[in-house]
Amino acid sequence: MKIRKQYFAITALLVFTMLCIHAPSSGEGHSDLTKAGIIPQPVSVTSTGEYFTIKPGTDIYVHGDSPEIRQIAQYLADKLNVSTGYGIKVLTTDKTPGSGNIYLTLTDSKSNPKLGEEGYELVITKKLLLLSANNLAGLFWGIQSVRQLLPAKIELTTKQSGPWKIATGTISDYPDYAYRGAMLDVSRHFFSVEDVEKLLDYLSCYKMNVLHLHLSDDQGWRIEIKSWPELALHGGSTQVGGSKGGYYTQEQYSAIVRYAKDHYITIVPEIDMPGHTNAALASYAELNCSGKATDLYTGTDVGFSTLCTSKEITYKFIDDVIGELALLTPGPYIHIGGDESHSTKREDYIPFINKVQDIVLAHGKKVLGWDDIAISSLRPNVVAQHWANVKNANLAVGQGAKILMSPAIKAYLDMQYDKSTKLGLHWAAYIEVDSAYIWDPASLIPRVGKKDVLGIEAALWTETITNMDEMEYMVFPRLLGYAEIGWSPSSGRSWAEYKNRLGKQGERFKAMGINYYESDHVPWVK
Ligand code: NGO
Repeated sequence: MKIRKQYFAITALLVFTMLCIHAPSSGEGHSDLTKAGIIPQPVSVTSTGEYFTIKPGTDIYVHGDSPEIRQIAQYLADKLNVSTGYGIKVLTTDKTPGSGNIYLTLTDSKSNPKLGEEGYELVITKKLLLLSANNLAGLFWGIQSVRQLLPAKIELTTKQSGPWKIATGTISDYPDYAYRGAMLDVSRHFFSVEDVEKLLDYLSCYKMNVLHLHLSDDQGWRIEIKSWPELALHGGSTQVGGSKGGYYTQEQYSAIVRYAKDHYITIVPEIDMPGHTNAALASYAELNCSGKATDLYTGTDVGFSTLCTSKEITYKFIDDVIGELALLTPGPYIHIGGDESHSTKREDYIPFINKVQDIVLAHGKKVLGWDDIAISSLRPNVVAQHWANVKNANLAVGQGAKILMSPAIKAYLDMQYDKSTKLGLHWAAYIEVDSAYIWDPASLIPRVGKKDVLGIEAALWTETITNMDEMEYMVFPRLLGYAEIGWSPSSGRSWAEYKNRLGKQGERFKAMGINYYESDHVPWVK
C-alpha cells in the first residue's frame, strides 16, 4: 500500500514537472505553433507538434543571388547572431539545404497567388525552416514572424544561452489592407534621424508599411528646401515651448527614405497647407497677404495661419517645394494637409486645394490630404485621410476617393489612455488599449465600406511629446492593435483573445528596451 502511494506521488510529480516544461508561460519554446501568439495574427496557422532548433552550425540559405534577397537574409542573420552568438552565415544555393538550416526563397506568384505582394509562407519542420514569398516584402514580413516565434530573449543585445526552438507547422499569411501606417509629427517637436529610424524599426516588427512624416506646421518647418532656404533655417529653428528646433537636410531625409525602404516601408511626406503654415509665413514675408513676415510660433493653438491664396508667388512657392520633395520621394504619395484652415475663406480654400492637387499630379505623385479636402473637387486617385469629420469622409467617397482611416477617437496616438496619463491630449477621447483595438475601419463610418478603405494610419501628434521615451509610451502597446487591424482578417477578432497575445509581448518590449504603457487591461506576462 505504502509503495503504491509512493509510486503515485512520484508519478504525479513527474507529470507535473513535464507539464511545466511543456507549458511555458510566455510562448517560449511552445511546441504548438497555433499558440505562438504572433501579432498581427497570421491568416492561417497549423501545427505539427515538433520543434525546429537554431543551433551552432545553422546557416541561412537563399535561392538565387540577388543582392536584395541576400540583404534580407543578412538582416535576419544579424538579428540572430547578436543574441545566439552562433555566427550564422548567409549562403547561396539552388537546391534545398541540409538539415538544421533556414531557407529563404522567392516563388512564382502564380503558384500561390493569394499571398499577393506582401504575403509569405513559413513551412517549419524538424529539419528546415522554409520561408517563401512572391516578393521581397513578403520575405521581410515573414522574418518578423520568425522573430516572434523565438523566445523574447532573441531581442536582447547581448549573447544569451539557448535553446532556440521554433514550433513546427505551417503559416500562410498576407495582409488585409495595402496601407498600414503610422504618422509622426516632427513639427511640433523635432525628432532626429536616429529617432525616426528607431520608429521605423518598431513599425517593421509589426509589418506596418508606411510612415507619414508631418514635416511642416505652425511651429516648425523640418525639411531643407534648396530654393527657399529660410524655411528650414528660420522656420525650423524653434519648436513648441520655445526650445531649439531642427530640420532634416535633403541628404538626411534621403537617408530616412533609404532606411525605410530597407525595411519595406514607404515614407509619405506632408507639407500642411493652406493653414498650419506659420513657420513658412515667418520665413518669407511675400507669402503673407499683408506682405509682412509673422513671428515664429511656439504655442499649441491651431487654425490661425493661412498662406495668401490670391498671390501668384504662393503657387510658385508650392510648386518649388513639391518639386523638390517629389524628387526625394520614391513612394507614390505627397500629403498636402488641408486640415483646420479656419483662417482661409471657404471660397478661397476650394480653388486653392484644387490647384495644389494639380501641382502634385504635375510632379508625378498622388495626392493624400486630411478629410477636409473633400469639399474641393477631388482629382482621380486622391486619398482622403479621415480624422474627425464623417461628412467629409462621405463627401470624399461620393467623389470616388479612397479613405485612409485615422479616426481621432480611435487611432490618435497622442490621445491619453485615461485620466491619469500625464502626456498627450484628450480632445477626441481617452483611448485605452482595448478601445484602440475594438473597431473596424470598414464599418466605423456609415456608407464607408471595405472597398472604400485604403488602410489605416495611427497618428502621433507631438504637442506634448518631446523625446523618444515619451514617444514609446504613447505608441506602445497601442501600435500593435493598429497593426493587427491593418493586417489580419477582421472575422473572429476579439479583445478577449488578443489581450493574451498582447500580454506576452511585454517581455519582448522589455528585451527591446521599449518604454511602454503597462495598461492594467492587459494580462502582462512577466
Ligand atoms: C488635429 C489637428 C492637429 C493636432 C491634432 C492633435 C488634425 C488632422 N489636425 O488633427 O494639428 O496636432 O489634432 O490631436
